[in-house]
Amino acid sequence: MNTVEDLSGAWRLRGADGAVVAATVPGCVHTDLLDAGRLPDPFLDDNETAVAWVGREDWTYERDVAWHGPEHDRIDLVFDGLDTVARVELGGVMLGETRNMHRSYRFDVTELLDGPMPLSVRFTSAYTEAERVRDALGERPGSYPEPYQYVRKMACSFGWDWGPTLVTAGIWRPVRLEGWSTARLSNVRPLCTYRDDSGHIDLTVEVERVADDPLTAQVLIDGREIATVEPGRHALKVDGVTPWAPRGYGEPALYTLTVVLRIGDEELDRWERRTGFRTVAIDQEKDAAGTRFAIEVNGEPVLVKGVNWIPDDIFPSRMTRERYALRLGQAAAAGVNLIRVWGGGVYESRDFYEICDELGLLVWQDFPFACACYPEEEPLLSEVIAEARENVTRLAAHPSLVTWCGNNENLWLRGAERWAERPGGDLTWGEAYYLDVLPAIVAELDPSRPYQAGSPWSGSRELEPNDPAHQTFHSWEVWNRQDYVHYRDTTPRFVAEFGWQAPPAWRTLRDAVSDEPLLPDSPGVLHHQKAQDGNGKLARGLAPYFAPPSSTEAWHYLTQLNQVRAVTTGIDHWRSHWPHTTGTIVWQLNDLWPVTSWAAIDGAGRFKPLWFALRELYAERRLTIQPRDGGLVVAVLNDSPAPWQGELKINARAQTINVEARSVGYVEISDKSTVVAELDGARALWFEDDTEITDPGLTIEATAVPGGLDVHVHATRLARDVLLQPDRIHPDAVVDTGFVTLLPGESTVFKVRAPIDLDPSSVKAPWVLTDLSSVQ
Ligand code: BMA
Repeated sequence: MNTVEDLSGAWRLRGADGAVVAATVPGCVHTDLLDAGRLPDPFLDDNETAVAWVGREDWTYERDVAWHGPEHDRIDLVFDGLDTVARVELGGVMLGETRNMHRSYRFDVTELLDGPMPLSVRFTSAYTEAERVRDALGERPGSYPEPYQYVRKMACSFGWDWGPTLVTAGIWRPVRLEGWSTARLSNVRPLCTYRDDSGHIDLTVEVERVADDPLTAQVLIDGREIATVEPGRHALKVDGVTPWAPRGYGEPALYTLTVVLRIGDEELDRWERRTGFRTVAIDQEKDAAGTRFAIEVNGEPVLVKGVNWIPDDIFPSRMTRERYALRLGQAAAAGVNLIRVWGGGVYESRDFYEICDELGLLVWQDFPFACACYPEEEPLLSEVIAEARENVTRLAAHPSLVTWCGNNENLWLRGAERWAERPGGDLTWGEAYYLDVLPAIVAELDPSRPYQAGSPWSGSRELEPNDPAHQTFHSWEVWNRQDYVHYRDTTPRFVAEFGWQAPPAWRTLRDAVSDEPLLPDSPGVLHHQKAQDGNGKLARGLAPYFAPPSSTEAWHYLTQLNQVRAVTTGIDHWRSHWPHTTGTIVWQLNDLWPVTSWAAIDGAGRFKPLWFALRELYAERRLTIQPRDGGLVVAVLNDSPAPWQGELKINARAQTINVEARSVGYVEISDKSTVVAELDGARALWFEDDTEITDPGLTIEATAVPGGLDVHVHATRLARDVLLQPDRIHPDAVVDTGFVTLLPGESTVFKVRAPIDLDPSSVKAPWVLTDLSSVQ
């Protein structure tokens, strides 16, 4: 049996000037310097600029290593991840050089490792490598000025329109010594599907060996042997399993798949994962309207209620299983059933996909390419091939992973941003990766999952990649240039990105920016707004609906409200067109530092009101009022497996309706004034005049309850968009509700919870509880 010696934990970090600080592996230079008190917090004010030098320097990680385990034929030094340009030396002997954060590395150190000896990993600045490759291959166009497309490293490390530029280096994933004898399992790639009432595994078992003895691999499901095979690729059938289903479609049934490598009776190596059996496809048939894009699991099309995922930490080595569980749990609790791992980030860790497997969250995985022309020459080509082969294999077992996607926006922006006409536009730009290299790898190693060339993509070189009539669509025109009602102008087949900005929670903003006074355009607030003309777009978005904000607090309230109204307009419209439009993936779930962005959960982990809105928008059953053919309809959105029957009340009238499972029903509305529609506790409101806002005559009563406060709010007259901001009471306080509109005479309760006792009078503090009339 093989033996592992973990090399995580205490290392030393040496700077170019020779100065040494204590280091922690996995980690990165920034986190080590922060721990050592050598860096100011890069999330505060404009400290990002003050720490920029770190990314330009070279750094060395060092420690002594020795093998303490039993004797073996081979001892390997294994890095699960090196960020990024590294030279690895053991006892002064160079083991190898690396230039790809998305790969793991294994070095045979059997002959070298003899008693304790120094191990060093010397990192060259990723800028140095990127600029060297850029100069050798020619500069290419892209959406951002930083040279991220010349090095295989998390692109958003170099800054994004929601992220700081913090270019890391370090041993970002675990490192260990592995001793083995005779042979080891080098790759196990199970492709698990479900058909004809059985599970099926297309199983590849690959070994590395030092002897020619005949080897067997025993395959077990939940401890029950299903086959014993030789290394190679085998088709296995598994009876008696329940298919894995996404949220809302059944249970995410998981089974333990074990592969035991043996020589005779002796166990040499063992591989084990939780897996599930399901069949996935994307219906991309042509129809009268264009080309469909429907993700199907076990033959059933899924209404995708998605969110885009960016790395949850700008220092991804800080991510823990707990943090993934928290964030993905928050997505699931908002009704989300699909997470798109966006191409400017990373292939996430095993924890991420395991949690998605357990929660029944579908995963759409972009290959890491985003918003730029990428050279197709060496040294990048071999790196792309190696990284793709490794990650397609590494993630194969996860039932949650349903589709591979070639890149984010590169096929589209090539035309839309006229890259071909810019300097370097005549050079290779990555098309061969997305249309040839990556699909060939997926076809060979993972034919169980559909591959898409990019997001957005229309399915053919002949069509405009972002044509709403064909396959996937990114809706950015509206946020960038229009009023959000223009979401209703298109009925795309699938909306893979769209979103609207708002600032983070007040406490998050205040903790990150020390400006006095704090203004929407004071220097610190602007430093934490990275989008091109972001504040201008926020202001132009408010103008048609609200009087200009009279204070920063009013701006903060109104921009959060407008984010909710914009995203609501989009999702309700598109959901009402199911099954023509088969889903939405909101840009974006999360943030990785305190910033004004499109996120629903801010960089400090606080919910923006958008998170609560998503929970309503992505509910299985929802009512919405939509303009149609010059009039209005109530759209009854039923994404549940049972018909939705009941008494639909529209203003004073009631009627019985029956909307089939997984479908949408429409009921015309005859009057065109304010409309209240209700069915089974679901409600939709339509205000003919959205600008007439009057004092609602609120009474507010807070009572202390175990764990916090219950805040009872009663409205004498119509109260629009009542919001309770718990972080204004206490930094760790949370609330259970976002914006609420109360009709005359209605009441509601906001449940505020906190780790300490709260004073009921704290709800009276300015801006804790706000309604629209108070800012108009
Ligand atoms: C798209 C995304 C991201 C970006 C977002 C907002 O381009 O793919 O690159 O952050 O829009 O601008």
